[in-house]
Formats: sequence, structure tokens, C-alpha cells
Amino acid sequence: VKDFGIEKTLKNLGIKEENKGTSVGGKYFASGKVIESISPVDGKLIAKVKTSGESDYDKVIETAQKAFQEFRLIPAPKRGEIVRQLGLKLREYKDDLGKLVSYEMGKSLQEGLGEVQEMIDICDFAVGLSRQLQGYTMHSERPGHRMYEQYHPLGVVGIITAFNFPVAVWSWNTALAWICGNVTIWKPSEKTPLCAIACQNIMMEVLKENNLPEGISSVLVSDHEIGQKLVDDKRVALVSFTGSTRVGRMVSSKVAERFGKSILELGGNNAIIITKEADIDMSIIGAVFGAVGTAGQRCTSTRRLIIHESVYNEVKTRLTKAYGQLKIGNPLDENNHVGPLIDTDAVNQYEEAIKKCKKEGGKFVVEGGVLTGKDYESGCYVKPCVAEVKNSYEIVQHETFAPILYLIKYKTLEEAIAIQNDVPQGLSSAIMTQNLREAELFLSHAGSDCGIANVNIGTSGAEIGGAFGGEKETGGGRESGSDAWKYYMRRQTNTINYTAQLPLAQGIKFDL
Ligand code: UN1
Repeated sequence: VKDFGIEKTLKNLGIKEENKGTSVGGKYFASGKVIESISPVDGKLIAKVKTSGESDYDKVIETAQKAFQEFRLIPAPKRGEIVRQLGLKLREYKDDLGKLVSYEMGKSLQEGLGEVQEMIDICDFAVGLSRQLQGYTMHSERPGHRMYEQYHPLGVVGIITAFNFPVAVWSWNTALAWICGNVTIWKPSEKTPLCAIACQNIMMEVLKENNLPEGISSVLVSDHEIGQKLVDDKRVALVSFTGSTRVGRMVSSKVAERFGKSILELGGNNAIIITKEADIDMSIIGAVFGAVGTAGQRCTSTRRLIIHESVYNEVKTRLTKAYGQLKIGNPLDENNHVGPLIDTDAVNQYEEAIKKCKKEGGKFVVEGGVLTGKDYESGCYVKPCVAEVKNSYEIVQHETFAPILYLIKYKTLEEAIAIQNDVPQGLSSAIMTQNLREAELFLSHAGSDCGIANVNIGTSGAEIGGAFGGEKETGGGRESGSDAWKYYMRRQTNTINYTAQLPLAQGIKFDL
């Protein structure tokens, strides 16, 4: 493997041989076990992390609570200024952070840099938003009364993220949480701890330069037991969880039990409908990028293509040809299209899914398989594959985080929409068509049931300006743009009487 300057990148980001996984406001400590971050790119140890233990946890929460008392009093636009400075730092560190994302997680360098760009974009978005945390005013039914609503910070926000977007999902949450006046505690995936430590190091520079209280931003690199503590802890007002539907179901009920708030970003099973009036060139590019980008490990990855019978064979042939041209290998090498899966567990799940698919009757038009030999020593590289299936197969109903694409044939658009919706998940969806009627039906209330529905774009690569999230087993949460900020605040309705009388609402008389 060529040297892609990783040593220098690690140094620039403050990653040492052994790091401490608990961090509050520039103080690093940790009493838990040591974990190793192994790169799926070359199977090499990148660095070790001493994780957070039981005794660290309370300290972090208490420091965060204390910081909140102070931070909530800073005016929102001034909090926006802090986020603006984070955005500037991220621009400085973009190349290094993008490279670390690529090396620790395995996505292509382009996608690693793209992920950091999403962080920069959300910072910019949040800065503007910090002057627009607006509530309604309304007319009271009582004379001489004024009514309005305002939004207040929640307190401590817990952020639990997955390996596949090891830096961006933190920033979507923190940038909004901070301008809203909250403090944050981040529990990153154990598979990508160094990305989290690098982000924290960058944020610490900002906090230090502004002389802000420790505890505005904390990180807990730990096993799921500490994650569980965060979920169960009454002192954590909001838990934002990104991960599997299985774990999300548990998080959701645990947080609800204590009347906490949660944002859930769970599995997807995203489809592109390719109609008879689709631009086929565009559809092929959209489908291939959607299916093999990030090696099929985005929540928004394209899992299913629902293709009109009249163009089915053409799409199948051209897709097979396109897959034949894919270069699989080191994601830091910009000549490659597809990098490795995150680890060998993920490879096992990929193989298991292919087996299940075949057993249920799936016919592979592009065969899968695990790559071995030179440059594939990590054992995490797999071949993107394509199978003809029925939507009803159990494996097709299930999200496999790997580059496996399913082809399904349809006759009428109504049938295609029904197939698209007939899965437990509801994150992203797309239609490829040049026909207005088809596009509008797909977007209508009789159309896609997903949180994201696109026309002539693939299922992945959402911009931060729109609210991101999905329905059904995807969990219903929304992050990033539009009015997703409201999740991070509590709403208060205020009625003010500026007269010398006390008229009651609903015309009730109560004379003493
Ligand atoms: C995820 O996979 O968890 O829309 C998020 C996209 C990215 C975010 C994906 N902007 O593909």
C-alpha cells in the first residue's frame, strides 16, 4: 500500500498512538478498557483508544450540566458565532479530516472530503439560523392580551452516531444543538473512535480561543453499556440516535419511558423507480453511485431498482456493463470507485445476505464475492453485486449494509409505487422520469411514503438544507435543515394580560 500521508494527517489532527476516549472541554481522561482502531483499508492498527469507564460517565454529565447553566445565557447569535468559528476550523482541517474519515471508515477520499463539506455546510446553516429561532405570535380571544410562543434550550443533548458517517452526523446534531443553547455529549461508534477524537480536538481549539466553559462539547468513546447509560439518564434531555432499527427500537422505548425526547435515524430500504420515460444514461449513473457509493453503507444507499418492463432488459444490460467497469480498492487512491466494508463482520453479513437471496430464488446478474490477495489484505473488500428478485423476499425487506442491488420489474406506475412503499423502512426514494404526470404522482399523497422523495436524482447525497430523516421503521426523526432545529428546543406558549381585568378564556365567569 502506497503511503497516502496518513502519519502526517494523524499528527495534524492530534491523534496519538494511544488516546484517551473521554473528553470534556479539553481535558482528556478515561478509565475503561483499551480498544484498537483498525483500518479496513489495509487492516493495520491506526491507534489505540482507552475508552470511557463507569466513573468517567458521571463526571462528564455533571460538567455538561454545569456548562449548560452558563451556555444557555449566551445569546443565540453569539452561540452562532462559535459555530461559525468551528466552520472556519473545519475548512482548515478539511483535507486531514477527510483523509482520516477515508482511512478509518473506508469510504473514498472524495466521499470523506464530501462528508467534511457537509459539516462546513451545516455550520454555515446554523449560523444563519441562530438569528431565526422564531416562534409564532397569535391573537388572543381576550381583550388586552398578547400571545406568542418561544423556544428555549433543552439542556444536555446526547448524540449516538454510527460508523458510516463518522463525523458529519455529529456536526448535524451539534451545530443545531449549540445554536439552540444546548451542550452535547457524543458517543461515537466504537468502529471509528479516532474520527470523533479528531473532531473534538478541533472543537476544543474553538472553545479555548473563546474562553468558553468546558462541557459544551464532550466525547465518550465507550462500549454500548455507556451508550445505554446515556439513553436511560434523566439528565439527558434529548437523545439523537443514528443506527440500526433493532437498537433504535430499544433506544426509542427507553427514552420514552422516562419522557425524554429522541431523534431516530434508523435503517432505510431505498428504491429508485426507473420508468419507461426515464433518461436511461442518468438512471444508470444514479443507480450505480447510489448502490456502490460508500460501498453500500449509507442509510440512503440504493438497495432496490424498480424498473418498467419495457426498459428492464436495457437497464439490466447497461448496469451489468457499468458494474464491470468498477474499480475496487484502496479508497485513498482516487482511481478506485469502491472501497472496503467497515470490518469482517460486515463482510460476513454481506455473504450471508447473498446466500439468503439465492435461497429465496434470487438470480444474480452480477455475482458478488470477497476479494483476496494483494491490496485486499484487510479482508474487507467485496464485489458489488446485482440480483433479480421479488420485493417480497425476506432478504429484500431487510437492510443489508453492503453493495447488493436488487432488480424488480413492474408494469404500471401504481404498482411500482406500491412495491416501493411495501417495505418496513421509509427513508429515501427516487423516480427517474421525464414525464410530469409520473413525477407528480410519485410525489403526491398517493406516492412515495418516504421522508425523502427525489425526481431524477438518486436516493443518496441529500443536501443539509432539507430536513433529513424518514418514516416507519426509519424512526420518524429529522435532522439538519428546514425546521429540524425545533427538536433541540422546548416550546413555550406565553399569554400576557396588560389590562386591569382578569377575563377568563372560553367566556367562563368566576366572580368573587
Ligand atoms: C447516513 O447514511 O447516515 O444523503 C446519512 C446522504 C448523506 C447522508 C447520509 N448526505 O447520503
